[in-house]
Amino acid sequence: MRTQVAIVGAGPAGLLLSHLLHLGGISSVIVEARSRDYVEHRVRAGVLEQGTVDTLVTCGVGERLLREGMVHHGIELRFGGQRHRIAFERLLPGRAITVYGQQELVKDLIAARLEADGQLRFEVSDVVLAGADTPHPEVSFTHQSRRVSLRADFVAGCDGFHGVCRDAIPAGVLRFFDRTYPFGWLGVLAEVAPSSAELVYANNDRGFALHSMRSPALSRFYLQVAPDEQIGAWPDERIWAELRARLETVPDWSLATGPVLEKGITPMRSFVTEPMQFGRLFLAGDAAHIVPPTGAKGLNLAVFDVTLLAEALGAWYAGGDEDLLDQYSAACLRRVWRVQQFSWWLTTLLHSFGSSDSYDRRLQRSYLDYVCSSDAAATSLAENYVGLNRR
Ligand code: FAS
Ligand code: PHB
Repeated sequence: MRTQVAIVGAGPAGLLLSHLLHLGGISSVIVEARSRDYVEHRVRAGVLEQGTVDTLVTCGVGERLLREGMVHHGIELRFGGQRHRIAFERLLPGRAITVYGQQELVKDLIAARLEADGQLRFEVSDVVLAGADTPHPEVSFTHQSRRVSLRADFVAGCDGFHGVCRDAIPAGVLRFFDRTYPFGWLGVLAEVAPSSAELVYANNDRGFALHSMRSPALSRFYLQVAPDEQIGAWPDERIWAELRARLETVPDWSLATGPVLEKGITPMRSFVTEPMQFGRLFLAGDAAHIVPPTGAKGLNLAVFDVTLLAEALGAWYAGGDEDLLDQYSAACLRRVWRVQQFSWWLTTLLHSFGSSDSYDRRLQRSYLDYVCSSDAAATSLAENYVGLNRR
Protein backbone atom coordinates (compact mmCIF):
# COMPACT_ATOMS: atom_id res chain seq x y z
CA MET A 1 0.00 0.00 0.00
CA ARG A 2 1.09 3.59 -0.55
CA THR A 3 -0.22 6.78 1.05
CA GLN A 4 1.04 10.23 1.95
CA VAL A 5 0.58 9.97 5.75
CA ALA A 6 0.38 6.68 7.65
CA ILE A 7 -1.51 7.11 10.94
CA VAL A 8 -1.22 4.57 13.76
CA GLY A 9 -4.24 4.71 16.08
CA ALA A 10 -7.95 5.52 15.56
CA GLY A 11 -8.53 7.50 18.75
CA PRO A 12 -9.45 11.18 18.64
CA ALA A 13 -5.92 12.19 17.56
CA GLY A 14 -5.58 9.79 14.63
CA LEU A 15 -9.13 10.21 13.39
CA LEU A 16 -9.15 14.01 13.53
CA LEU A 17 -5.72 14.19 11.89
CA SER A 18 -6.92 11.99 9.01
CA HIS A 19 -10.01 14.18 8.59
CA LEU A 20 -8.01 17.43 8.63
CA LEU A 21 -5.52 16.01 6.11
CA HIS A 22 -8.40 14.93 3.87
CA LEU A 23 -9.77 18.49 3.92
CA GLY A 24 -6.33 19.59 2.74
CA GLY A 25 -6.29 17.05 -0.09
CA ILE A 26 -3.70 14.85 1.65
CA SER A 27 -4.23 11.09 1.68
CA SER A 28 -3.79 8.97 4.80
CA VAL A 29 -4.38 5.45 6.04
CA ILE A 30 -5.27 4.73 9.68
CA VAL A 31 -4.30 1.38 11.21
CA GLU A 32 -6.04 0.54 14.50
CA ALA A 33 -5.48 -2.42 16.81
CA ARG A 34 -9.04 -2.59 18.16
CA SER A 35 -12.36 -3.14 16.41
CA ARG A 36 -14.52 -0.24 15.26
CA ASP A 37 -17.16 -1.23 17.80
CA TYR A 38 -14.61 -1.20 20.62
CA VAL A 39 -13.23 2.26 19.91
CA GLU A 40 -16.75 3.67 19.41
CA HIS A 41 -17.83 2.45 22.85
CA ARG A 42 -14.70 3.08 24.92
CA VAL A 43 -15.89 5.45 27.66
CA ARG A 44 -13.24 8.09 28.39
CA ALA A 45 -13.14 11.86 28.32
CA GLY A 46 -16.21 14.02 28.54
CA VAL A 47 -15.33 17.73 28.49
CA LEU A 48 -14.40 19.73 25.39
CA GLU A 49 -12.67 23.10 25.60
CA GLN A 50 -14.10 26.02 23.66
CA GLY A 51 -11.21 25.83 21.19
CA THR A 52 -11.78 22.12 20.59
CA VAL A 53 -15.46 22.71 19.83
CA ASP A 54 -14.55 25.57 17.48
CA THR A 55 -12.05 23.33 15.65
CA LEU A 56 -14.54 20.47 15.27
CA VAL A 57 -17.33 22.76 14.04
CA THR A 58 -15.02 24.59 11.62
CA CYS A 59 -13.77 21.34 10.06
CA GLY A 60 -17.31 20.03 9.59
CA VAL A 61 -17.67 17.32 12.24
CA GLY A 62 -19.45 19.37 14.91
CA GLU A 63 -23.09 19.05 13.81
CA ARG A 64 -24.19 16.40 16.38
CA LEU A 65 -21.85 17.92 18.97
CA LEU A 66 -23.72 21.23 18.65
CA ARG A 67 -27.07 19.41 18.77
CA GLU A 68 -26.39 17.01 21.63
CA GLY A 69 -23.44 18.51 23.50
CA MET A 70 -24.30 20.25 26.78
CA VAL A 71 -22.82 23.75 27.03
CA HIS A 72 -21.80 24.66 30.57
CA HIS A 73 -20.94 28.14 31.79
CA GLY A 74 -19.44 27.14 35.12
CA ILE A 75 -18.33 24.40 37.46
CA GLU A 76 -18.85 23.92 41.21
CA LEU A 77 -16.16 23.43 43.81
CA ARG A 78 -17.47 21.66 46.93
CA PHE A 79 -15.42 21.51 50.14
CA GLY A 80 -15.69 22.06 53.89
CA GLY A 81 -19.49 21.90 53.76
CA GLN A 82 -19.72 24.73 51.25
CA ARG A 83 -20.26 25.01 47.52
CA HIS A 84 -18.80 27.65 45.25
CA ARG A 85 -19.50 28.20 41.58
CA ILE A 86 -16.71 29.25 39.23
CA ALA A 87 -18.80 31.36 36.85
CA PHE A 88 -17.16 31.33 33.42
CA GLU A 89 -19.73 33.73 31.97
CA ARG A 90 -18.82 36.39 34.55
CA LEU A 91 -15.07 35.81 34.65
CA LEU A 92 -14.56 35.01 30.94
CA PRO A 93 -17.55 36.35 28.95
CA GLY A 94 -18.25 34.21 25.91
CA ARG A 95 -16.14 31.23 27.03
CA ALA A 96 -17.71 27.91 27.99
CA ILE A 97 -17.10 24.15 27.95
CA THR A 98 -19.17 21.51 26.22
CA VAL A 99 -19.90 18.12 27.78
CA TYR A 100 -19.84 15.50 25.00
CA GLY A 101 -18.54 11.96 25.46
CA GLN A 102 -15.27 11.10 23.72
CA GLN A 103 -16.88 7.99 22.26
CA GLU A 104 -19.49 10.19 20.57
CA LEU A 105 -16.75 12.27 19.00
CA VAL A 106 -15.01 9.08 17.83
CA LYS A 107 -18.27 7.91 16.21
CA ASP A 108 -18.66 11.28 14.44
CA LEU A 109 -15.07 11.19 13.17
CA ILE A 110 -15.25 7.60 11.93
CA ALA A 111 -18.53 8.36 10.15
CA ALA A 112 -16.96 11.41 8.49
CA ARG A 113 -13.91 9.44 7.36
CA LEU A 114 -15.95 6.55 5.97
CA GLU A 115 -18.29 8.97 4.20
CA ALA A 116 -15.24 10.43 2.46
CA ASP A 117 -13.97 6.94 1.57
CA GLY A 118 -11.26 7.29 4.20
CA GLN A 119 -8.87 4.33 4.55
CA LEU A 120 -9.28 2.80 8.02
CA ARG A 121 -7.99 -0.67 8.92
CA PHE A 122 -9.40 -1.96 12.22
CA GLU A 123 -8.19 -4.98 14.18
CA VAL A 124 -4.67 -4.90 12.84
CA SER A 125 -1.81 -6.58 14.72
CA ASP A 126 1.98 -6.64 14.85
CA VAL A 127 2.41 -3.04 13.73
CA VAL A 128 6.07 -2.30 13.02
CA LEU A 129 7.58 1.04 12.00
CA ALA A 130 10.71 1.23 9.84
CA GLY A 131 12.67 4.03 8.21
CA ALA A 132 11.30 6.86 10.37
CA ASP A 133 14.57 8.73 9.78
CA THR A 134 14.39 8.30 5.99
CA PRO A 135 12.21 10.04 3.35
CA HIS A 136 10.26 6.79 2.90
CA PRO A 137 9.08 5.48 6.26
CA GLU A 138 7.07 2.29 6.31
CA VAL A 139 4.40 0.83 8.59
CA SER A 140 3.91 -2.91 8.28
CA PHE A 141 1.03 -4.72 9.94
CA THR A 142 -1.15 -7.83 9.76
CA HIS A 143 -4.77 -7.35 8.74
CA GLN A 144 -7.23 -10.17 8.02
CA SER A 145 -4.36 -12.67 8.16
CA ARG A 146 -2.38 -10.79 5.48
CA ARG A 147 0.91 -9.01 6.10
CA VAL A 148 0.73 -5.52 4.65
CA SER A 149 3.51 -3.00 3.97
CA LEU A 150 2.30 0.63 3.99
CA ARG A 151 4.79 3.06 2.52
CA ALA A 152 4.31 6.76 3.22
CA ASP A 153 5.99 10.16 3.25
CA PHE A 154 5.22 10.63 6.96
CA VAL A 155 4.03 8.58 9.94
CA ALA A 156 1.79 10.02 12.68
CA GLY A 157 2.08 8.14 15.97
CA CYS A 158 -1.43 8.55 17.42
CA ASP A 159 -1.43 5.20 19.21
CA GLY A 160 -1.80 6.37 22.81
CA PHE A 161 0.34 5.76 25.87
CA HIS A 162 0.66 2.01 25.29
CA GLY A 163 1.29 2.19 21.55
CA VAL A 164 4.38 1.23 19.54
CA CYS A 165 5.36 4.48 17.79
CA ARG A 166 7.14 6.17 20.69
CA ASP A 167 9.20 3.02 21.22
CA ALA A 168 10.15 2.95 17.53
CA ILE A 169 12.39 5.97 18.17
CA PRO A 170 15.98 4.87 18.93
CA ALA A 171 17.10 4.90 22.55
CA GLY A 172 18.85 8.09 23.60
CA VAL A 173 16.83 10.36 21.29
CA LEU A 174 13.89 11.02 23.61
CA ARG A 175 13.71 12.42 27.11
CA PHE A 176 10.84 11.41 29.39
CA PHE A 177 9.36 13.43 32.23
CA ASP A 178 6.87 11.72 34.49
CA ARG A 179 5.09 11.80 37.79
CA THR A 180 2.83 9.17 39.33
CA TYR A 181 0.19 9.93 41.95
CA PRO A 182 -0.62 7.92 45.10
CA PHE A 183 -4.15 7.23 43.87
CA GLY A 184 -6.28 6.26 40.85
CA TRP A 185 -9.78 7.15 39.65
CA LEU A 186 -12.72 4.80 39.73
CA GLY A 187 -14.94 5.92 36.85
CA VAL A 188 -18.67 5.11 36.79
CA LEU A 189 -21.22 5.55 34.01
CA ALA A 190 -24.77 5.37 35.42
CA GLU A 191 -28.22 5.51 33.89
CA VAL A 192 -29.51 8.31 36.09
CA ALA A 193 -30.24 11.97 35.50
CA PRO A 194 -27.48 14.22 36.82
CA SER A 195 -28.15 15.60 40.31
CA SER A 196 -26.41 18.82 39.35
CA ALA A 197 -26.78 21.08 36.33
CA GLU A 198 -23.00 21.55 36.18
CA LEU A 199 -19.92 19.50 37.09
CA VAL A 200 -19.14 19.22 40.80
CA TYR A 201 -15.52 18.82 41.95
CA ALA A 202 -15.49 17.73 45.61
CA ASN A 203 -12.46 17.99 47.88
CA ASN A 204 -13.28 15.73 50.82
CA ASP A 205 -11.33 14.16 53.70
CA ARG A 206 -12.43 10.76 52.38
CA GLY A 207 -11.00 11.56 48.96
CA PHE A 208 -11.82 13.41 45.77
CA ALA A 209 -15.13 12.91 43.95
CA LEU A 210 -16.39 14.31 40.66
CA HIS A 211 -19.97 14.48 39.44
CA SER A 212 -20.01 14.79 35.66
CA MET A 213 -22.52 13.68 33.04
CA ARG A 214 -23.02 12.55 29.44
CA SER A 215 -26.65 13.51 28.73
CA PRO A 216 -29.84 14.50 30.63
CA ALA A 217 -30.26 10.77 31.39
CA LEU A 218 -26.64 9.64 31.85
CA SER A 219 -24.31 10.61 34.69
CA ARG A 220 -20.55 10.10 34.91
CA PHE A 221 -18.81 9.94 38.30
CA TYR A 222 -15.26 9.53 39.53
CA LEU A 223 -13.93 8.53 42.94
CA GLN A 224 -10.36 8.83 44.12
CA VAL A 225 -9.23 5.32 45.10
CA ALA A 226 -5.96 3.61 46.08
CA PRO A 227 -3.53 3.25 43.15
CA ASP A 228 -3.73 -0.55 43.25
CA GLU A 229 -7.48 -0.67 43.82
CA GLN A 230 -9.36 -3.58 42.21
CA ILE A 231 -12.74 -2.92 40.66
CA GLY A 232 -13.98 -6.19 42.22
CA ALA A 233 -13.79 -4.48 45.62
CA TRP A 234 -16.37 -1.94 44.47
CA PRO A 235 -19.87 -3.37 44.13
CA ASP A 236 -22.42 -0.78 43.00
CA GLU A 237 -23.78 -0.32 46.52
CA ARG A 238 -20.34 0.64 47.81
CA ILE A 239 -19.84 3.09 44.94
CA TRP A 240 -23.10 4.88 45.66
CA ALA A 241 -22.43 4.97 49.39
CA GLU A 242 -18.99 6.52 48.82
CA LEU A 243 -20.27 9.02 46.26
CA ARG A 244 -22.95 10.11 48.74
CA ALA A 245 -20.41 10.39 51.56
CA ARG A 246 -18.20 12.66 49.47
CA LEU A 247 -20.86 14.68 47.62
CA GLU A 248 -23.82 15.03 50.03
CA THR A 249 -21.90 17.48 52.19
CA VAL A 250 -23.94 20.62 51.57
CA PRO A 251 -27.49 21.55 52.62
CA ASP A 252 -30.48 20.74 50.44
CA TRP A 253 -28.65 18.50 47.99
CA SER A 254 -28.88 14.74 47.47
CA LEU A 255 -27.47 12.33 44.91
CA ALA A 256 -29.85 10.37 42.69
CA THR A 257 -28.73 6.81 41.93
CA GLY A 258 -29.51 4.37 39.11
CA PRO A 259 -28.18 1.33 37.22
CA VAL A 260 -24.40 1.30 36.80
CA LEU A 261 -23.68 0.70 33.09
CA GLU A 262 -19.88 0.71 33.23
CA LYS A 263 -17.16 1.05 35.85
CA GLY A 264 -13.38 0.93 35.70
CA ILE A 265 -10.21 2.17 37.37
CA THR A 266 -7.76 4.51 35.64
CA PRO A 267 -4.23 5.07 36.94
CA MET A 268 -3.15 8.68 37.44
CA ARG A 269 0.08 9.85 35.86
CA SER A 270 1.77 12.83 34.30
CA PHE A 271 4.05 12.05 31.36
CA VAL A 272 5.78 14.03 28.62
CA THR A 273 8.01 12.88 25.75
CA GLU A 274 10.53 15.37 24.35
CA PRO A 275 10.84 15.90 21.46
CA MET A 276 7.54 14.76 19.89
CA GLN A 277 9.12 13.98 16.54
CA PHE A 278 11.94 11.95 14.97
CA GLY A 279 12.67 12.25 11.25
CA ARG A 280 9.38 11.66 9.41
CA LEU A 281 7.62 10.28 12.56
CA PHE A 282 5.45 12.71 14.54
CA LEU A 283 3.85 11.79 17.88
CA ALA A 284 0.47 13.31 18.84
CA GLY A 285 -1.93 12.95 21.75
CA ASP A 286 -1.44 10.34 24.44
CA ALA A 287 1.41 8.77 22.46
CA ALA A 288 3.42 11.83 23.48
CA HIS A 289 1.90 12.97 26.78
CA ILE A 290 -0.48 12.01 29.56
CA VAL A 291 -2.15 14.22 32.17
CA PRO A 292 -4.21 13.24 35.22
CA PRO A 293 -7.84 13.63 34.00
CA THR A 294 -8.71 16.12 36.79
CA GLY A 295 -8.48 19.07 34.42
CA ALA A 296 -10.27 17.29 31.54
CA LYS A 297 -7.35 18.03 29.23
CA GLY A 298 -6.16 14.79 27.60
CA LEU A 299 -8.53 14.79 24.68
CA ASN A 300 -8.28 18.55 24.18
CA LEU A 301 -4.50 18.39 24.04
CA ALA A 302 -4.68 15.62 21.43
CA VAL A 303 -6.87 17.87 19.28
CA PHE A 304 -4.41 20.73 19.67
CA ASP A 305 -1.46 18.55 18.59
CA VAL A 306 -3.08 17.24 15.41
CA THR A 307 -4.36 20.68 14.45
CA LEU A 308 -0.75 21.87 14.38
CA LEU A 309 0.47 18.70 12.65
CA ALA A 310 -2.15 18.92 9.90
CA GLU A 311 -1.21 22.57 9.30
CA ALA A 312 2.50 21.67 9.14
CA LEU A 313 1.95 18.76 6.75
CA GLY A 314 -0.28 20.94 4.60
CA ALA A 315 2.51 23.54 4.28
CA TRP A 316 4.99 20.83 3.27
CA TYR A 317 2.76 19.35 0.59
CA ALA A 318 1.72 22.77 -0.68
CA GLY A 319 5.24 24.00 -1.31
CA GLY A 320 7.89 21.99 0.48
CA ASP A 321 7.93 24.38 3.44
CA GLU A 322 9.58 22.47 6.29
CA ASP A 323 9.50 25.21 8.95
CA LEU A 324 6.23 24.23 10.60
CA LEU A 325 7.25 20.57 10.61
CA ASP A 326 10.58 21.47 12.19
CA GLN A 327 8.78 23.59 14.80
CA TYR A 328 5.99 21.06 15.50
CA SER A 329 7.42 19.62 18.71
CA ALA A 330 8.36 22.98 20.26
CA ALA A 331 4.97 24.48 19.35
CA CYS A 332 3.10 21.54 20.92
CA LEU A 333 5.28 21.38 24.02
CA ARG A 334 4.59 25.01 24.94
CA ARG A 335 0.93 24.06 25.38
CA VAL A 336 1.67 20.57 26.69
CA TRP A 337 3.62 21.97 29.64
CA ARG A 338 0.96 24.61 30.38
CA VAL A 339 -1.65 21.86 30.48
CA GLN A 340 0.66 19.58 32.47
CA GLN A 341 1.13 22.25 35.12
CA PHE A 342 -2.61 23.02 35.36
CA SER A 343 -3.58 19.34 35.53
CA TRP A 344 -0.96 18.62 38.19
CA TRP A 345 -2.00 21.74 40.15
CA LEU A 346 -5.75 20.98 40.08
CA THR A 347 -5.05 17.33 41.01
CA THR A 348 -2.90 18.43 43.93
CA LEU A 349 -5.51 20.97 45.04
CA LEU A 350 -8.49 18.60 45.04
CA HIS A 351 -7.25 15.15 46.05
CA SER A 352 -6.59 13.79 49.52
CA PHE A 353 -2.96 12.92 50.20
CA GLY A 354 -3.43 11.03 53.45
CA SER A 355 -3.94 12.87 56.72
CA SER A 356 -6.80 15.35 56.81
CA ASP A 357 -4.93 17.33 59.43
CA SER A 358 -1.65 17.92 57.63
CA TYR A 359 0.22 20.97 56.45
CA ASP A 360 -0.69 20.07 52.83
CA ARG A 361 -4.37 19.83 53.74
CA ARG A 362 -4.23 23.32 55.23
CA LEU A 363 -2.57 24.60 52.05
CA GLN A 364 -5.36 23.05 49.96
CA ARG A 365 -8.04 24.68 52.08
CA SER A 366 -6.28 28.02 52.01
CA TYR A 367 -6.10 28.00 48.21
CA LEU A 368 -9.70 26.83 47.83
CA ASP A 369 -10.82 29.72 50.05
CA TYR A 370 -8.67 32.05 47.94
CA VAL A 371 -10.18 30.80 44.63
CA CYS A 372 -13.64 31.37 46.09
CA SER A 373 -12.92 34.90 47.30
CA SER A 374 -10.66 36.31 44.57
CA ASP A 375 -11.72 36.93 40.99
CA ALA A 376 -8.06 36.93 40.00
CA ALA A 377 -7.54 33.41 41.37
CA ALA A 378 -10.88 32.18 40.01
CA THR A 379 -10.14 33.67 36.57
CA SER A 380 -6.80 31.89 36.44
CA LEU A 381 -8.48 28.56 37.18
CA ALA A 382 -11.30 29.30 34.73
CA GLU A 383 -9.12 30.30 31.78
CA ASN A 384 -6.98 27.18 32.12
CA TYR A 385 -10.07 25.02 32.51
CA VAL A 386 -12.04 26.33 29.51
CA GLY A 387 -8.80 26.33 27.52
CA LEU A 388 -6.31 29.05 26.70
CA ASN A 389 -6.29 30.49 23.21
CA ARG A 390 -5.10 28.08 20.58
CA ARG A 391 -1.59 29.36 20.12
P1 FAS B 1 -6.15 7.11 22.46
O1 FAS B 1 -5.51 6.25 23.52
O2 FAS B 1 -7.56 7.56 22.63
O3 FAS B 1 -6.12 6.33 21.06
C1 FAS B 1 -5.00 5.56 20.68
C2 FAS B 1 -5.50 4.47 19.76
O4 FAS B 1 -4.37 3.74 19.27
C3 FAS B 1 -6.41 3.47 20.47
O5 FAS B 1 -7.61 3.30 19.76
C4 FAS B 1 -5.58 2.19 20.51
O6 FAS B 1 -6.37 1.03 20.38
C5 FAS B 1 -4.69 2.37 19.30
N1 FAS B 1 -3.43 1.62 19.37
C6 FAS B 1 -2.65 1.45 20.45
N2 FAS B 1 -1.58 0.69 20.13
C7 FAS B 1 -1.70 0.38 18.79
C8 FAS B 1 -0.93 -0.38 17.88
N3 FAS B 1 0.20 -0.97 18.27
N4 FAS B 1 -1.35 -0.48 16.60
C9 FAS B 1 -2.51 0.14 16.20
N5 FAS B 1 -3.30 0.87 17.03
C10 FAS B 1 -2.88 0.98 18.31
N6 FAS B 1 -9.14 12.46 29.30
C11 FAS B 1 -9.97 13.42 29.75
O7 FAS B 1 -9.83 14.57 29.32
N7 FAS B 1 -10.96 13.12 30.69
C12 FAS B 1 -11.13 11.85 31.17
O8 FAS B 1 -12.00 11.61 32.00
C13 FAS B 1 -10.30 10.81 30.69
N8 FAS B 1 -10.49 9.51 31.11
C14 FAS B 1 -9.64 8.52 30.63
C15 FAS B 1 -9.79 7.17 31.03
C16 FAS B 1 -8.93 6.17 30.55
C17 FAS B 1 -9.10 4.72 30.97
C18 FAS B 1 -7.86 6.52 29.67
C19 FAS B 1 -6.88 5.47 29.20
C20 FAS B 1 -7.72 7.85 29.27
C21 FAS B 1 -8.61 8.86 29.73
N9 FAS B 1 -8.49 10.19 29.32
C22 FAS B 1 -9.31 11.17 29.76
C23 FAS B 1 -7.52 10.58 28.39
C24 FAS B 1 -8.04 10.23 27.01
O9 FAS B 1 -9.30 10.82 26.80
C25 FAS B 1 -6.99 10.64 26.03
O10 FAS B 1 -6.45 11.92 26.32
C26 FAS B 1 -7.47 10.60 24.62
O11 FAS B 1 -8.05 9.36 24.39
C27 FAS B 1 -6.26 10.89 23.72
O12 FAS B 1 -6.57 10.49 22.46
P2 FAS B 1 -5.47 9.75 21.54
O13 FAS B 1 -4.19 10.48 21.65
O14 FAS B 1 -6.12 9.57 20.23
O15 FAS B 1 -5.18 8.35 22.25
C1 PHB C 1 -15.78 13.36 32.35
O1 PHB C 1 -16.97 13.70 32.25
O2 PHB C 1 -15.35 12.27 31.91
C2 PHB C 1 -14.81 14.29 33.03
C3 PHB C 1 -15.21 15.59 33.30
C4 PHB C 1 -14.32 16.45 33.93
C5 PHB C 1 -13.07 15.99 34.29
C6 PHB C 1 -12.66 14.67 34.01
C7 PHB C 1 -13.55 13.82 33.38
O3 PHB C 1 -12.21 16.85 34.93
